[in-house]
Parts: sequence; C-alpha cells; structure tokens
Amino acid sequence: MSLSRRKFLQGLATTSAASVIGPGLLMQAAKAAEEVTQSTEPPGVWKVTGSHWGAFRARIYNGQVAEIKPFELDKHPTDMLNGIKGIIYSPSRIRYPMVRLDWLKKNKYSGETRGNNRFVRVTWDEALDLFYQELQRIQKDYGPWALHAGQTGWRETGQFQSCTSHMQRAVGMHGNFIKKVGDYSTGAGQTILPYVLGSTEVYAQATTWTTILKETKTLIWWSNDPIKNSQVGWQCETHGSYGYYAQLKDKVAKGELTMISVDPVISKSQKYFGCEHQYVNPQTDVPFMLGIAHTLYKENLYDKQFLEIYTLGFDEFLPYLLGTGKDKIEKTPEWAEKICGVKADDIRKFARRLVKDRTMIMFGWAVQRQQHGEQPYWMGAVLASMLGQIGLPGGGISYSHFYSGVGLPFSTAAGPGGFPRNVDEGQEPVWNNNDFKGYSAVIPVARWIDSIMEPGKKIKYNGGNVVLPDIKMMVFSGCNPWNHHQQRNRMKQAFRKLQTVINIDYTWTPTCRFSDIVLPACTQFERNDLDQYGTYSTSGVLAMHKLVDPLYHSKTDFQIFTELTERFGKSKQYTRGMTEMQWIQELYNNCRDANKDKNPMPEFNEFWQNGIVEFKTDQTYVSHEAFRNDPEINSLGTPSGFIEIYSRKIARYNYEHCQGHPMWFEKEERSHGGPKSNQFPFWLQSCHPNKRLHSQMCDSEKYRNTYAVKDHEPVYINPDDAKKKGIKDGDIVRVFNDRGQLLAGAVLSEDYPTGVIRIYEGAWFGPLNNDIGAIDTYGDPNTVTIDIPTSQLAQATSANTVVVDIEKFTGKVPPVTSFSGPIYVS
Ligand SMILES: Nc1nc2c(c(=O)[nH]1)N[C@H]1C(S)=C(S)[C@@H](COP(=O)(O)OP(=O)(O)OC[C@H]3O[C@@H](n4cnc5c(=O)[nH]c(N)nc54)[C@H](O)[C@@H]3O)O[C@H]1N2
Ligand SMILES: Nc1nc2c(c(=O)[nH]1)N[C@H]1C(S)=C(S)[C@@H](COP(=O)(O)OP(=O)(O)OC[C@H]3O[C@@H](n4cnc5c(=O)[nH]c(N)nc54)[C@H](O)[C@@H]3O)O[C@H]1N2
Ligand SMILES: [Mo]
Repeated sequence: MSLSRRKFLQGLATTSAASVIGPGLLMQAAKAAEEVTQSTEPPGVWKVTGSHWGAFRARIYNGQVAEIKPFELDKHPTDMLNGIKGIIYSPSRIRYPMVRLDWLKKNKYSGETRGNNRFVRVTWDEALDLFYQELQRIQKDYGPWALHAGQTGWRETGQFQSCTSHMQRAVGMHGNFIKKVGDYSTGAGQTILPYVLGSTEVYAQATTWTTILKETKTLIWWSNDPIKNSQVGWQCETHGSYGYYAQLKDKVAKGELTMISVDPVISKSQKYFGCEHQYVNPQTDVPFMLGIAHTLYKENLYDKQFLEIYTLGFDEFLPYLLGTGKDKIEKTPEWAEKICGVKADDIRKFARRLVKDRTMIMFGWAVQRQQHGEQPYWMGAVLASMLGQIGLPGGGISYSHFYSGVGLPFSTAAGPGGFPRNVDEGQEPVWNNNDFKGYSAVIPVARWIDSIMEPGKKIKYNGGNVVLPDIKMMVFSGCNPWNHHQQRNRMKQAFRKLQTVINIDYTWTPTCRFSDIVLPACTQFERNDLDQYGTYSTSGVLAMHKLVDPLYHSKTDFQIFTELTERFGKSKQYTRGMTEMQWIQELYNNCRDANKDKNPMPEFNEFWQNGIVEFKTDQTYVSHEAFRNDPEINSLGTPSGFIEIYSRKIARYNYEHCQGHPMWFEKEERSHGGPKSNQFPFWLQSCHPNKRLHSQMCDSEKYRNTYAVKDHEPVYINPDDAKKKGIKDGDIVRVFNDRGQLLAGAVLSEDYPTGVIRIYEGAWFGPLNNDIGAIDTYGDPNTVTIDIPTSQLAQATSANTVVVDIEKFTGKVPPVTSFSGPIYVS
C-alpha cells in the first residue's frame, strides 16, 4: 500500500464524519471533490469593497486576498486595481508600534537626529502611553498653539473609518490644536474664484456631460488631463466619466467637435481623444490669454453686451491690456509670443476659433499650483466673459471637469454621513484652553514649514493677517507630508526643530522616517465600512466588507483612538458607546431616513448582503445658468453679485502679486528663457501619477515594477534633450538644482517638448543618509521643488514653479532606501 493511501485510510478511521458515511456516499463525496478541483471556479469567497480606485470584488482564500476583479457597475475600471494587492501585502507595511531610538533614550526633545530612521519596537500600551504623555506635556508646558494636528490628505475611503477624523476627534478631546485652511490641490483657485465668480468653482458641480455632448462645439482642455486624472475619486469612484469621454472621442473623430489641449506636453488625454494640441511654454498661460484677449478686443470679437450685463470692471482692466496703464506695455500677441512661445499669428487664430461657435473652457488644476497661481484662473474667467457664453448650455468655463466624476448625471439622494471629526457639541476637551498666545489657530495649509522655521512671523493672507505659531509637536494621520510638501531639505531643517512627531499610517512612508512615534493602522481592506458610490453623482451607497484580518500588529484607527482616549477618560464620548458595526449601521440608517421619501433604501442587513444600494441618477446641471437667466435674483456670491473682472476688494489688500485684475508676473524661476533658466534649463513638472494615487501604491512592489526604471522613479525627457545630455533610455540620471538632488530613471519620449521634464509626485523620498542635501535614491520631485507661496492672497503651494538640470549619473548607484521600513534597533 502506498504511503498516501495508508494515510488516507488512517485519516478515515479518525474522522468521525467519514466513518458514518457509507461507502456509496463516500464515493459520491470523492467524486464531488474531484469535480471541485477540476472545475474552473477558483476556491474561496468573493467580497465587495470600494476605494479611491473604484469598487471591486476580491476573492478571499486561506485568509488572503487571492484575486481582485472590478465591480460589475464599473464599466471602465482603472489599471490601478492591479496595484491593490500590493498595498495590503507591501513589504513596507508597518508591523509594530515603533519609537525612534534617540527620541526615546537620548535627549528626548532634541530633533537633531530626526530622520535617521533608527527605531525600537514597543508594545501598543507603551506607544499609546507615550502619545498621551506628549499631549499632556505640550498642553501643560506650552498650550494649544504648540500642537499642530491639522494637516490632512487622501485618507482611504469609507465614511466611518475616515482616519483623519478619528485622529482629530480624539486629539481634540484632549485639547485644542492648530488647524489648516485650504489644500494643496486648489489652494490658489479656491481662494481667488470666490472673488471672481462667487464660489470656489473647483469643487462645484459643473455642466453635465450629456449637455456638453449635445451643445459644445469647441472644447478646450486647459492644463487638464482627464483620462489620467479621473482614474481616482475622493469617494468610491464610479469611472462613469469614461463613458462620456468615449462619446466625445467619437465626436472628435467624426469632426463634430473641435477639441484642443492647451498644455506644454502631449497628455494621455490628448492621445486618447486624438485631439489638437496647443503648446504653451510652462507657467506662461497668462501672457497667452492676454494675447487672446487683446485679439478679441482689437478685432471686435468680444461680447460687449455680456460684459455690460454680467460683469464688473472690464474698463479697469482695459488699460492694462492696451498698454495705456501704469506699465505702459500693450499685451499684443507679439508681446505674448516672446514669453509663452506661441507665434503671434497662432494666438490670433486661436482667439478667432474660440468665438466661432459654442465654446467651453475646462481648466485642470496644475496651472494654479504654481507661483501666482491665482492669475491664470482669474484671467480664464475674463476670457470666458469676453466670449460671453458663461451660463449657456455647453459654453463658458469650468474648473472641475475631470475631478471625481464631476459632470456625471446625479441623483437627488443624500449620501451617508461620516464619523464626526469634532468633539461633540456640549462637550469639552480635557485641556479647555483657547489661548493661542497671539498666534493664529488656523494657518494656510502650505505654510506649516514656514511656521516651524519662523515662528511669530506675521504674514498676509486673503485680506487678513496670520501669525505663524511656534509649533513643537505634530500629529499626522491619513496624509503623507513627506510626500505632499515641497523642498525636502528645508523640511529636514524644520523637522530638526520639532520636539515630537507622531504618525499613524499602515505603511512605512518617508513621514514615518521623520517621526518619533509610529503607530500601525490597518488598511481599509482590513476593516468594515460603507461609502458613497460616486463623489459628485451620489450614485449609491456601497458596502465595504472587510477582506482580511488586520496584518501584523496593526489595528483600525477607531481602535487606536479608542485606546488613546481611554487614557484620559474620554473613550465613551469618543465612541459614543458604539462598536464599529453599530456605527456603520447608524450611518446607514441615518442615510436611509434622509432618503425615505424620494430614494427608498432597504434595511441594513439587506444592503450589507447585496453590497450596494443604487440611486436613480437622472439630474443634470448647467453651470452659471441661473445667473445668466436672472443676474439680479440669482446674483453671484461676489461682493457686487456680478463676475468681477476687477475686484475692488482685492485691490484694497494692496498685494504685490495679486492686484485689482489679473496680471502677468514673472516667476521666481522659469524655463524657456525665464529666470534661472541659464543655470537650470529644465522645467520640472510634478504631475499627478498615472499609476498611483499620490504616494499611495508606490510601495506596491510588483505594480511599481511595471513603470519603474531599474528600481527608480521614471523621469520623462525629450529625446533631443537627452541626446544633448548624453542620456539614453533606461539610464540612471541625477536631477538637481540648488535645493536638492535626486536619482531617477530616464524615459525618452516625444510627448515632452524640449526644456520640459516630468517626474510624478508621490514617488517615495529615500534619502541616502540624514545629511541636509543628501541625494534622494528613488526619485521624489519634492526634493527639488520650492517652498514659496503663490501670493499673499492664497499663500498656496507653488509646486510647479521649479527649474532643474539633469545629467547622466556615472557614480555607483546606491541602493534605494525608500521601501525597506525602519532600521530596527533592539
Ligand atoms: N510636487 C508636487 N507636490 C504635490 C502635488 C503636486 O502636484 N506636485 N500635489 C499636491 C496635492 S494636489 C495633493 S492632494 C497632495 C497629496 O498628499 P497626501 O494626501 O498627503 O498624499 P497621499 O500619498 O495620498 O497620503 C495619504 C497617506 O495616508 C495614509 N493612509 C491612507 N489611509 C489611511 C488610513 O485608513 N489610516 C491611516 N492611519 N493612514 C492612512 C496613506 O498610507 C498615505 O501615507 O500632494 C500635494 N503635493
Ligand atoms: N491618476 C491619478 N489621478 C489623480 C490623482 C492622482 O494622484 N493620480 N490625484 C487627484 C488630485 S488630489 C488632484 S489635486 C488632481 C490634480 O489634477 P491636476 O492638477 O489638473 O493634474 P496634473 O496631472 O498635475 O496636471 C494636469 C495637466 O496640467 C499640465 N500643466 C502643468 N503646468 C502647466 C502650465 O503651466 N500650463 C498649462 N497649460 N498646462 C500645465 C500638465 O502637463 C498636465 O498634463 O488629480 C486627481 N486625480
Ligand atoms: Mo489634490
């Protein structure tokens, strides 16, 4: 008898179930087992969940995610679903609570060695005790002004588990802290546009694609790459926009729609649509637009009636345009050509095409993520006003088409609410201290490093003053500041001045490296939740089933902060006495109540079983239509109620780089003949990644290898530029300026004009060592970007204002330090 057969029989004897089954049944069972192993149906159970990358189903087998397939309702799933497994099983996952050795043992509050990445494993109790002690110490020795826990970011989806809310509610129950205003996405845009169009526009609903398909004859994508950037959404993404993109593409092919991409590079969208390209030198859209406006005026192609009825201040703008104002420079196409690189005649032709038929200008956001980023958006509104189509179906201007499904037909339903970010009304924090010692309690989001570097400095902001607080301690959750902020070496200096840094994440990001206490959260795939399906369309409510148990020693953010608040007697208030599933049910039931009249929803259990409740999405919208129909009754939210080409309010602020009307200001640095281009001839654009969500998924190893160049982040460069520099495709190169240096892998591509290179933001910073100026071993563009405000109006990031040089790296390539987690010290 073979060994396996004997084993089988032995097994039979001890298996009670088998011993009661007769031989006939046993045969049947064996046959059934054989059928199962021969069937193509893979083993395991399928579960549904959602994410920034869309909803999907995951096959769970042996307690692991074995396979992922797109959700049936997602007709245009993103390739990035292939990176999800690598997030869960990333080698960079934080395994245990960790404390930085020098912070723990040496000179506790000296940050001198912060960033050396040498960590000691501690227990959860030890880590949370330290967290609590630090909160106590800061509130007792200083006050709320010394603690900044207000930085936010792209926390994973899910209404209940939204981690930044958990952190801020818990920390807020202990004491007050510094918060932020604005964001990195649209800091300049969301500040200027309320003065001009009466709302932020950037996060507003915009004209529905069905209307655009019907009415628009000329569509301008301006600094906008929707095919790349609609892959992700703030809430669970539906990818519904791609169905309309396909129809637009069809119209372009049939010659029924003129589509132009205004962009220095040939974008993924331009290639997809097969549309026209209008090149413009980087950062010079305002001169280009002024040249267009000049043509419209001189050739009498502009809509005088629209300007009269709906706008204010064209007369104040005109002298600037015509050169009869203070600067005595006429903004002719010839003048513009020298700056923006578009031939004067082509500027004129472009202008004439805009007035031919129904024209819609759709701005992306990168063009305002640069110094003086307020200006192109304002000037865009002036241009659209001159065209006179604002408020017409399929005409006018928008600043949000591309983002999170803006433009999809939407439902009338209310989406589910989230876990509260703030302390409940009527309750007080342990340290109920509101004395910020003259410092501002809220600061513009991108000015936190300035705060650490120059505490007490008074800066102007949006018509008021801000006094930068003297930050001693920071707590981060659901954001990765060592991804999102600019100028790494300046950050290194700033972090050395801090006393304590705490970070909660599931993966060992560069922010962990620069922290003192690191707590391992689990990923969203290791906990239950629910989310809205479709950020702007509210297409449904999606169940997010826990796929696998929390890996290593990680816990849900809810669990972590329940345990932290226990330490100061607030855990009952924090949880409201409810468990995870009770919260999820509560959020669902509240949503169900809110929708009971118009959008009936089933009982929770049925929803949880089915995985989704779908709403009817039949609502459409035309931007600014109400205003156009009756500007008196539906006046805009601007001071005058009209579109403000000239803003008296802004003029009165007396800011150098944001005056009464849109203007061209030369940049601190600029390629193509601009400042510093002699020394550093390339503009570096750090666009949003095609195969990541910022830094998320960069540690998804297999997926990273689908784009990395010899383990490095790609830098895209024009072949002629590469040739001049002696760089070949696949070479490791050094990208540098006077702020920093990084290694990256060269990818030669005709999509990039000369003088322009691209490295996607979100590449993990991996410094060679902890020295200021040490080379970044992987390719993080924020190693070389500049940390200056857009202007005194928005004080937003200027990430896209940066010039660099590039050379073939000839030294011995050091190993990439980004993904290997902490250096464990016992
Ligand atoms: N140079 C340059 N810089 C830029 C930009 C640019 O264009 N160029 N863009 C800017 C823009 S627009 C943005 S929005 C920012 C993005 O900056 P961030 O929002 O900071 O970037 P993410 O990489 O998404 O960071 C989210 C972090 O939260 C963690 N996280 C996610 N879910 C959870 C959770 O459930 N629990 C916990 N505890 N942690 C979680 C992730 O692991 C990740 O580390 O970057 C900005 N920076
Ligand atoms: N796949 C993916 N999609 C995303 C994100 C992601 O991380 N990954 N992040 C999301 C988030 S948080 C945000 S804020 C948005 C960001 O959305 P955006 O800021 O609009 O996106 P970017 O990709 O940085 O840039 C869009 C286009 O602007 C062009 N551009 C840059 N500078 C200039 C300029 O000076 N003039 C002109 N005319 N064009 C210029 C670039 O070449 C690029 O083609 O994307 C969202 N979508
Ligand atoms: Mo963003």
